[in-house]
Amino acid sequence: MDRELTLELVRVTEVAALAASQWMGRGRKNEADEAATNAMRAMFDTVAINGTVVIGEGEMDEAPMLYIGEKVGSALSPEVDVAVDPLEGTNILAKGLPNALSVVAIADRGNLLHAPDIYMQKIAVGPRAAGKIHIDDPIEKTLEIVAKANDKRISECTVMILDRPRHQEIIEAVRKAGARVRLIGDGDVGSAIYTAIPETGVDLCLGIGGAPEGVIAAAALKCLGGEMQARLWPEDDEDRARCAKMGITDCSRILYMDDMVKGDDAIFAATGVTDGELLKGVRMLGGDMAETHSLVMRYRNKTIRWIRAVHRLSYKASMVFGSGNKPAL
Ligand code: VTB
Repeated sequence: MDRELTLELVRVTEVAALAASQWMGRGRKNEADEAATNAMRAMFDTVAINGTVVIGEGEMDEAPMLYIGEKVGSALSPEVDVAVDPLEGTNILAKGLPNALSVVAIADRGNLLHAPDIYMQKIAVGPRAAGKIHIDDPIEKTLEIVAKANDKRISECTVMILDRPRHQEIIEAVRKAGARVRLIGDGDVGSAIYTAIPETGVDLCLGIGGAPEGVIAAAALKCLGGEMQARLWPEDDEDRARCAKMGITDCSRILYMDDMVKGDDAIFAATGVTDGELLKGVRMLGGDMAETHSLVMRYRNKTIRWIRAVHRLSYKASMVFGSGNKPAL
């Protein structure tokens, strides 16, 4: 993959974030998701890759755009795998709450996990605890390891967990072991990344979230030197059949970093949609201008770039607003 692709990928998440942000706080999550997806799809057409979506919005029959297997990009090479989440945090965006992102990851063909958009059990840590944890360790042991690695007491550690009834047991186990819990409504790509950014104060991310979000977070953590381990979490036979169709026969297998993001290269890009700890959200500056804040990283060169951009909305109107999918004002 060419170095230039790193910046090209930011253009993809920027335009999706601009599109999604038009729907902020309007209580219409589906419209927001559709706007982000359409915009991301349109911008992908201008990027010189021969991309295949390997994990993302769902299979062809359930996702009209950026479905698994869909081809994106404008060139015959390089052949790349693409993982997408045009709007990570549809509910939070619909309510205007913090931490909605637009995210994307690419790697050379065959290097990203090809799986349906089912649930995935995950554990994520930053660089200092990378290589030391195991997904099946008891929570007390994991916390001891992470606290030691991050040079903290367990009582100073913060564990981020999606606020879902299915997590009641792990929430209680974390509290019992003496660590602090931060529950989030949505957005476990962000929380996995926070573990690799000490200023966030987040040491560990645990729980069951979406598989596409897991693979995208694994790409980000690969660039940041952190670690994620995971396990697909099918809910029923239909989920298992969807996995089998994609060549996954043993869903209970532990997925290590190399199972999710193989090889010696990967690029990750994220743009903030609403304000968050990682990135500021889209700001309407007036006078037809909007500001975005993005993070883009490449595994091979290890550079982490924070990019602030100012966009002329009318110039990008056809991509940002699409045809018809525009808030009625
Ligand atoms: C998580 C979260 C996402 O999906 O992956 C979650 O990070 C898992 O699904 O932002 P449930 O909401 O069913 O628990 C999201 O909330 C949205 O895709």
